[in-house]
Amino acid sequence: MNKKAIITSALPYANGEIHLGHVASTYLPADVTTRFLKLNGVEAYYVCASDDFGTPILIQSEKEGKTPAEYVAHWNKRDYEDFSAFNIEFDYFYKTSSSENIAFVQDVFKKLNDSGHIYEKEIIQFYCNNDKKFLPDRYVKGICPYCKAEDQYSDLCEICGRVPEEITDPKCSLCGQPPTKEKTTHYFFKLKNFSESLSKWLDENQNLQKDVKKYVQNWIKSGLIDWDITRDIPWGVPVPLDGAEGKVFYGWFDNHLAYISTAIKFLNDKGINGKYFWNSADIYHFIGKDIVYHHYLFLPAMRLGINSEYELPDYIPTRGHLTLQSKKISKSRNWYIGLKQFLEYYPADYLRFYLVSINPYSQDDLNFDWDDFTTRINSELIGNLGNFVNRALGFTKKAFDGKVPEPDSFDDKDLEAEQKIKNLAYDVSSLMEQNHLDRALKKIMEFSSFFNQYFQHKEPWKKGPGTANCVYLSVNAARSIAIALFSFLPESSQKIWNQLGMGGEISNSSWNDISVLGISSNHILGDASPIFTKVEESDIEKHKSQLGPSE
Ligand code: B3M
Ligand code: ZN
Repeated sequence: MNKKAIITSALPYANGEIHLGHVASTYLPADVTTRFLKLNGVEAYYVCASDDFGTPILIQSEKEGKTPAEYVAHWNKRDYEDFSAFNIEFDYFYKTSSSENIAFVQDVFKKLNDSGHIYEKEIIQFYCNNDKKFLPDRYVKGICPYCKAEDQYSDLCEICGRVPEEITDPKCSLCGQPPTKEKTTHYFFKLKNFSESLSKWLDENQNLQKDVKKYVQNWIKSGLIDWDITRDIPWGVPVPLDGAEGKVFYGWFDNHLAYISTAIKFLNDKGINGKYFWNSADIYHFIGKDIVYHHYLFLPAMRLGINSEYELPDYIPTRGHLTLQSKKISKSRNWYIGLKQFLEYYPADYLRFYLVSINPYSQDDLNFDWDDFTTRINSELIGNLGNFVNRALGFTKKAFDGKVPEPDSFDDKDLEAEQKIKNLAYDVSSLMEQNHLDRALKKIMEFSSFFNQYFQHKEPWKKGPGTANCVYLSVNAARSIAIALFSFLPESSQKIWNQLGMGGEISNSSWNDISVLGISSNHILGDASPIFTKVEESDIEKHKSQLGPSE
């Protein structure tokens, strides 16, 4: 394991609240991974930023009568608060509109330009004579030329998913007037130049997901298209060239550069050489599958274009989309659950447990289902894990006044239980290192289930021989669970830690402590009480009825 790591997750647009779909595919897996790396002694930093530029943000700020800077400042703050409430623990949360990022983007552009990877081209753009502005992307609505869906933005048809070459019956999305066509000069990035080097990089990087690599390679084979990287709007990173006044970069040119500029700013401020650290660390970019094109092609091509002055990613864990009650999440149809709203109903750990459990390391979509949530929380998290911990600690309290008894010699069952503890650190970490967070969590649940059965089998309440061994091994197993669970359920594992009477922050533990029998006889436990409370079905019915109207 590399002893240094930088972890990022797709930068949230500063344009609306974080919902369950966002956290499932990127922020939660990234947070769990970072916590895991830190427990393993890796100097790991999780950095993120709000994605502040782009036409949708400019349009929305205009509608709300705010300056774009005010508008994004609001969402930057709100997103950070929501993430924090969910215990997504960024080491640093910044913004793409920071002065550091603007300077960095301009510098990268100049280097690409000097190396011959940029050219100018005159293009025809929609222009609104009424609003006196060029109309890129979301500024134009019309009919999709492919599927004939009405009221679609010119940069993406939300019905058929295609990017129209030219939208039919275009209208300015601000005033509704038909736009005219005007000439303008844009800058293009020669993505085509990188077909070979991208293909080589994909082949050589064994840590990238195989299924994703395969179709990215197919895109390369079928021919890459040079990329229009500028816009004629007043909100974005200004193009730093004479004659380019009034032009800014397209949001996807600057946003991923904020991974680097944010990490470097944070590290430099800490007194660490940021650039050196970046280039000697493992780099992880967690994303959802809708932005594969940007992260497997644009991003590496731009880094290659400046001679890999900043290391390319080692891992780009890519996960599928979350559906809600088996339907596509849609804000406009009120078919979504805001993160903030969810956390008013249930503790963060319930959602963390559920979302990790249903989320494989693949691009398959996953589904949030209220009934499934209820079952998994009540029967797995509470029925298995919560129950075991409470039984083991509660019994020790009652029968031994909270003082861990001296073990006798172990019988076969005890030896098996002891071996389970000794194997747990490795069993879980081998899955975590391969990004199989769901399977790693399942391993912990299996461990807990084993100990439930062990406890049941030993019948310590009969106070027969072997009772002391059972109690001793069970409280040690609860301690192992607490540490192993920390990356997934940080609050609950701290609670278990406190009830075990361990004292201090569980985050100061190290991973290998999981497989040590760290509680010796005569240790005094803290107070035991149930860690979790049941999810009530009547509440679930209420939550369901707040969605929609569907269809
Ligand atoms: N802001 C959000 C998205 O498309 C976009 C990600 C940027 S990552 C550099 O999911
Ligand atoms: Zn107009």
